[in-house]
Amino acid sequence: MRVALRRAAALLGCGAALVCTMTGVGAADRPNIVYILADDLGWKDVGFHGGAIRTPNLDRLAQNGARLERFYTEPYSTSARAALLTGRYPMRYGLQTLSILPWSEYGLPTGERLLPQVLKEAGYRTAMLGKWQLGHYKKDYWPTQRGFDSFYGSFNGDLDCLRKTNQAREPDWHRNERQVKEEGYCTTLIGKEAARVIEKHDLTKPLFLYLSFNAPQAPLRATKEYLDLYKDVRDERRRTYAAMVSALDDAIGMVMAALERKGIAADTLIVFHSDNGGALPNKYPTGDGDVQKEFSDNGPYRDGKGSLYEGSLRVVALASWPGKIPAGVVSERIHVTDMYPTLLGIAGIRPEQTKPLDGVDQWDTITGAKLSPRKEVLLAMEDFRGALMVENWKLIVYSRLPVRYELYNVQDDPSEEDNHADREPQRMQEMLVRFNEFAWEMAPSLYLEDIHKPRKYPTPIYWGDNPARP
Ligand SMILES: [Ca+2]
Repeated sequence: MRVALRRAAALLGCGAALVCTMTGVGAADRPNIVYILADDLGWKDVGFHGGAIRTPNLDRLAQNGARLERFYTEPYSTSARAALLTGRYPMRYGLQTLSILPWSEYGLPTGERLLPQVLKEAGYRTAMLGKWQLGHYKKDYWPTQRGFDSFYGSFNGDLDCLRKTNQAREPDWHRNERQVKEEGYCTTLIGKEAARVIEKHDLTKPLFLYLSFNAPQAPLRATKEYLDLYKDVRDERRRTYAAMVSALDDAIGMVMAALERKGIAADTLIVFHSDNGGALPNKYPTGDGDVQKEFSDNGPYRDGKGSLYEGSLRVVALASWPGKIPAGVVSERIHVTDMYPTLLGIAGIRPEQTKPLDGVDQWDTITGAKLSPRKEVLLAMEDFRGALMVENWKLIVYSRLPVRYELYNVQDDPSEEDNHADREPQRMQEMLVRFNEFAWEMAPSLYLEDIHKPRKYPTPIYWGDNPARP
């Protein structure tokens, strides 16, 4: 049926309309989409990957859905969100470097057409909850200006989940375009609000709910209720991190229960993944002569958030839609940019794009019907480093002098211990040619431009009532 509908749409053509939809697929027939991001979650920090942290709700989703075991994202929060919402590599529009900070004056360029804009034009109700981190300095960057009917959460990352303050120690909790003061733990607030959005949802429209949780990103903050679950964990940072993950899992449970109560669980696709791998900030003494390496656990994968190794880029991911996605493990290559065309595909929407997508429709991969059409993934392209994957080979380039190359076969060597760079001259040559083609397409980094800007005020400029803001 789906294939036939796609074919019908292909024959229709889109003309001048920004969005053309398939005949016979009314807005009410389109699935609801609940897209959930965790922030800096370690690959092994879920029950279904054998971790010690209790995540029964995620485990249930994983058991009933497809575990996407080769799902690649971006090294940082901003680039991951940008790639998801544009379907395009962040280096195309200047978001390839690090993440947007409270005092950043740039944002995701408004010329990029975002997933919620397209879904909204096709009749979806679009709600965003949680961490935005795609720009806040100008109102034009805010989620409510980028396709979301409503927004509830923080503009920035690194949120103190108890106080709901950002890295600049400013309050950062918003409802739509207003700053709000609320008591409560951010993860639980997001879960409750998501349940409310689902409960109040007008069933004549499909729903796109984008839940971008702040958990379990540092600073590590948890409530007593969740800390008490991990009394047996000696290390305080690991205990708090585990508590944050369980709070996240509970909030996801609230969402699942709300979908059931509303009677729309069968019509709803749930996607879950981490934005990037678990953070491994440093090695630190635990006080009893031991050295604790990290509070998150990326399992077999090397390194963590921010690096170009698998521990940073290959994340916990699943997709669940009972009756539509068979339960099982999908070991095929999927990149976060693929989700844009995939979601539009299942919603029966063929937008007219003014800019080419890097993502490809992976629905048949997720359902297990076909192998991934993805042979190549540009994992990162930054000013001083980059990574390109071609089939099972990953090339990493550090371009600061002296230039360094690494080449791994991530199929045979998922922990990236055996660097083949000196042993595969032919492959290196071919991959470097392709890598350089991408390098020529890179837009100037907005982060690097922004940090060199002379500022009127040396302190962070906030979006509140600061007269300096345009
Ligand atoms: Ca992150």
